[in-house]
Amino acid sequence: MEFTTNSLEQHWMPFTANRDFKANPRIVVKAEGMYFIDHKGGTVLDGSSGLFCVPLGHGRPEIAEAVHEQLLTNDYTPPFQLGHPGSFELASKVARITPEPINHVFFVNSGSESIDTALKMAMAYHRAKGEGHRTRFVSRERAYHGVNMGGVSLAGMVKNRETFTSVIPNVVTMRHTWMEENAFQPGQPTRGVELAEDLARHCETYGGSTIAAVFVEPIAGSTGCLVPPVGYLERIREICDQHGILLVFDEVITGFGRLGHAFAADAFGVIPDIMTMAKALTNGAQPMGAVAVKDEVYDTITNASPESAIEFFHGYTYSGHPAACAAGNVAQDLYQRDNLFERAGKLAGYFGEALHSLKDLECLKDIRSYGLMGAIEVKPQGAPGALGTELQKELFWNGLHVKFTGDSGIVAPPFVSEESHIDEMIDKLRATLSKI
Ligand code: PXG
Ligand code: PLP
Repeated sequence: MEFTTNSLEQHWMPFTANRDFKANPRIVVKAEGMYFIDHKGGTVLDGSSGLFCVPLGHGRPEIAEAVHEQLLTNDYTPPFQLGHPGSFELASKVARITPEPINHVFFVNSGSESIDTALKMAMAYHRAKGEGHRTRFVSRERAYHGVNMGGVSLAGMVKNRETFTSVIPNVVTMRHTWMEENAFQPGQPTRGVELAEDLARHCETYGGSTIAAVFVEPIAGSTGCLVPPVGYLERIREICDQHGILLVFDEVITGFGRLGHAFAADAFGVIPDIMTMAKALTNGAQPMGAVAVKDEVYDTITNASPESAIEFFHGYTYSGHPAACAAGNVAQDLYQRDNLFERAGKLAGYFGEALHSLKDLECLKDIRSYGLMGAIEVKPQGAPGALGTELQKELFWNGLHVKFTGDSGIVAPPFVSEESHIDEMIDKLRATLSKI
């Protein structure tokens, strides 16, 4: 085997067709503002905020400088039984924008870790209440809850779980919310609220008192922006309350302004008990996620142990890493200083209309959108996802980055986008899609 710094072979790339990629690589050598520069010198507009995690645009000097300064001042503090100022500051900033009474924040390093942490919090909460018999979890078809074993157990996307069958037991799924009748409808679909009754049926079948928590993405992101039908999340909340079940919103994509509000919980007016979050927390500049919980969840778990004892046997070596906190503190300040959640909300109308202007294209099966997030789904050709994969490559060489999962391209512009950037995205999408 050849070992040079230019060899692509040694790096086993994540969620990538390794052999195909290495035969014809797409290497980003610079990222600035709204654009990537590739290794051939091409300029590529970022239509998906990286992987939905860069709302402020790329290469923000304020963040880079804060991380640099932090690493020189205090590069690492063990997070167990020791603290550093940055994590307390960031937890306060996050708790200030989560809905009441969600006021306690646990730091992790990714969305996947936030899911496994939330699962363990739900178990710890019920055990502390003397309800350790609640061992069942509910998730949904087409759900993406990360790739750790807890998240894979909740997964509703077949490719992410069919190889890994030894997942945690006792997970039942509700139906997904995509309906043919709602195709090409912008915003919340008017039909489909009855799909929430799947949860009521699980409570009837298994006993509501055996269910610990329900995990839902308020908008199912990775599977292609499935917006909840009007009344759906409200009904899920109601059923959870009837049965003492914790409601977990996976806000890894929807968190920090993507829907024009701080969180989807605000956008849809439904407050969960636990929220997971990750993307956009640090503007993608450092790996970081978080789990925010209601006071009652924190108090119940914490007060179940003696004063001097560790209350929750969980944490990561890099939980609340100083450099990640430094990036997060600046990113959160910039969101507030520049009113960027509001800007995302204002741009959403223009964005939605622009995306839906593509609906005449023969190759499309559906267009969905809410806030500054949308999906264009193409009719499959050959194996499911084959066309989507080809399109993502094609679009890249035509100067647009849009993340495809299966046959859905997920468009999620940075909040700092101008209308002209949205136009450029739509023009490039039309040019490439009309060739199919
Ligand atoms: N929950 C949700 C709702 C997500 O979207 C995760 C958890 C896991 O986060 P980490 O940081 O562990 O990746 C995600 C991540 C895609 C795609 O193709 C989506 C994600 C990640 C990679 C690809 O849409 N979402
Ligand atoms: N494996 C071993 C042998 C470890 O010692 C640790 C942490 O101390 C881990 C895994 C978990 O690593 P992390 O805390 O970074 O998740």
